[in-house]
Parts: sequence; C-alpha cells; structure tokens
Amino acid sequence: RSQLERDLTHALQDGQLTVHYQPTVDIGARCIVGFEAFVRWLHPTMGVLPAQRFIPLAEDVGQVWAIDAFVLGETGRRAAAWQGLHPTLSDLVMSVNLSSQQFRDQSVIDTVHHAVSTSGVRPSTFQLEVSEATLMDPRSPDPELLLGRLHALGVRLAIDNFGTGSSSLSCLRQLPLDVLNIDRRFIAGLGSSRDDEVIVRAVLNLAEAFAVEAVAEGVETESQRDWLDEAGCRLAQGYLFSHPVDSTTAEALLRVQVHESD
Ligand code: G
Ligand code: MN
Repeated sequence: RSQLERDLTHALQDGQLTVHYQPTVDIGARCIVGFEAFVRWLHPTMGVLPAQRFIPLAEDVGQVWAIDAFVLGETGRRAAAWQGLHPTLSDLVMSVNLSSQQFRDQSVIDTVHHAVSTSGVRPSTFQLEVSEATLMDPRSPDPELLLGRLHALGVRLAIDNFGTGSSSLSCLRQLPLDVLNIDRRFIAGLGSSRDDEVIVRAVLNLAEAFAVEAVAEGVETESQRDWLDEAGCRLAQGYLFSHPVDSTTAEALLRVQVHESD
C-alpha cells in the first residue's frame, strides 16, 4: 500500500493513468448512445490496476483531485473528437463516476466547470454518476445543494447502483436527476429470480413516473437484454455489448456504427 501511495505521486506526471470507455447502448436501435469512463493505472510492475485499487489511496494522500481533473479533461477531449466524427454522434453522452470524497467537497464544482468549459462540447454531454450509497451517506453534507449546483452547470446527473442503497422516494423526487442506473445484481437475476424481476420492473416504473432515463447495468446475456427490451427498458450497458475498452477501440466501434448508418 505504501509503495503504491509513493508510486501514485508520479503516476499522473509519467502518463501512467489512462481512461477506458464502456458503451451504453440503445437496446432497440442497437446503437451506442454514450460511454462510461473508467480510469486505469498502467503500473510499471503491477500491471493494469482498476480504480478501486488506487482511488481510495489517492483520496488518502490528497491526489484524487488531480485524477478527477485528468479523467474529466480526457473524457471531454474524447467527446469533442467523437461527436465531430459524424452528425449522428452529436448527442453522445460521456459518463464519469464521482467518488464519495469528491461528493463531500464543493471544489468538485470548479473541477467540473473547468472541464466543461475547456472541452468545447455542450455541458449536457457530461453525465456525472454518484452512487446511491454516497448520496445517502450522512457524511455527504448537503446532496441536494451539491447536485443542484452541478445541475446548474448543465451537466446530466445519474444515480449509480440504484436499488442497493436506501434512498427514500421523497428524497429522490427533490433531486435534479436525469438517470437511474439499475444495479447489475438485479439484472443478473432476470429470467431466474422473480424478486429481481419485480424490482427491475418497479425501478422502470419509477423512472418513467419521474421522467428520468433508466440504464440497466451489467447485461451479460441475450435473454437479459430481451427481457429488458420487452419490459420497455431502452438503455443498457454490460459485457454482452462490450467490456470497457481503450479509446482507440471505442472510436473504432463508433466508426463502424457511423459506417453502417450511412
Ligand atoms: O457501479 P459502476 O457502474 O461504476 O461499476 C462499473 C464496474 O462494473 C466496472 O468495473 C466495470 O468493468 C464493471 N462491469 C461493467 N459491465 C459489467 C458486466 O456486464 N458484468 C459485470 N460483472 N461487471 C461489469
Ligand atoms: Mn458507474
């Protein structure tokens, strides 16, 4: 851990951090509508480390701000490049995860504002994901105020891992949300668990009633996809469609899509 903490100080300057992108797809139209960004550390001796391995360390050593700014900047640059590939890609949405620590600090607003204003893309191209657990954490001082400020910048807001935390419906109603991400543990049970199916249907109804989008996360099989399609869920993400991939591969996926639409 201490070795990683020391290495982390140089990782950003040495260009060892990179962002991978996992497509979000429109199930019916069979096209990519956006990407979720995942930061990865290409560690010189330990290989590729996912965010869970080093973001908590970065929070402890006060480096997480630099990493956020990097991820938001990278994502904004990719968005500008990819939206420019073809007119049909102008609505591409880029989703970035907010850590719980960022969510406790107002300075995240400046970081997001800077990324949005330097990217050259519309603010609504950016979507920020905050987990339901973070939103409900008593250490998050004033979620409503913070989300309100972010919303005022024009970015989209999503609740991640929806269904696993304990947000009350009255609380949800007061938040300026655009998207509910249905947690993959419920998606895993589609076709086999009555309980999971009931929960997913309830979340889809809730999303419709609040006029927000629902994204089914962790779709791994065709039968899960078909179940969601029949239940009226428009958007999905998961290994069935694509793993998170590097930016070159993500761009290649978009080029294929554009080519097929012409
Ligand atoms: O909660 P959040 O959406 O931020 O989690 C994303 C994580 O889930 C990433 O680490 C990503 O690689 C992983 N993931 C994405 N799609 C799938 C999937 O279809 N199945 C599983 N098991 N994990 C997935
Ligand atoms: Mn996420």
